[in-house]
Amino acid sequence: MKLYTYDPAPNPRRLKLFLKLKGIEIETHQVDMMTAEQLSDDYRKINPSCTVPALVTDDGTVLTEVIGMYVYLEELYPEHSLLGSTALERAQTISECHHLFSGLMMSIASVLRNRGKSFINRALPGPQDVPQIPELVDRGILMINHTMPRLDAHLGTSNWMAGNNFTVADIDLLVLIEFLSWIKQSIPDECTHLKAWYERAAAQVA
Ligand SMILES: N[C@@H](CCC(=O)N[C@@H](CS)C(=O)NCC(=O)O)C(=O)O
Repeated sequence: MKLYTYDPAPNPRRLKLFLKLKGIEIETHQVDMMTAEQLSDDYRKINPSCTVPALVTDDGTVLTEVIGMYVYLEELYPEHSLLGSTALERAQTISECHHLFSGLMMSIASVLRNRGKSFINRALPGPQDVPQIPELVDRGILMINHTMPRLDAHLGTSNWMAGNNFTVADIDLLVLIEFLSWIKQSIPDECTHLKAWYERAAAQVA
């Protein structure tokens, strides 16, 4: 197996924390996003979507979605389960990850990528150039503001995002809370349950 990744970026960080907690070591190549290596001809041959991380399995299959890598690696390395231990827990964990990705991750990325010069014509990741739409910045902030109280209420009734144990849904939310700082946002003061969860979750990955 070989992992192509770029440690500082949020989606690679999701996988990095998973590998760390599972104690899995994989041969790794850092794709330097600072020099746009993800768009290079060599990397396109590995992942035509030009995103990181990408995991090349021993039979040459390329996985490009972190959620798929979680499932694959959990199957190969079942010890220290991070996806839940029953069918229902696994379903809840994957559902929360999907919710976080399609809601919070997309909203934060939308704010980041639709403002500022660094992402001119790069409003979406991928091989194609996509122009910025400044209106999406305000919509992204609005969606983040809707999501925080919902997460706070959820974590007021449960220690962890899915089921009774720390899972990849907690990893994903932890990374997203860190990602918020990229757009100069943080957990609102009134979200006390979310803040308490953050302390618990950060201690798990320390
Ligand atoms: N669906 C992918 C998303 C991967 C993704 O968007 N990665 C970002 C880094 S966090 C990327 O490769 N961006 C490339 C770019 O901005 O050109 C996953 O689950 O990993």
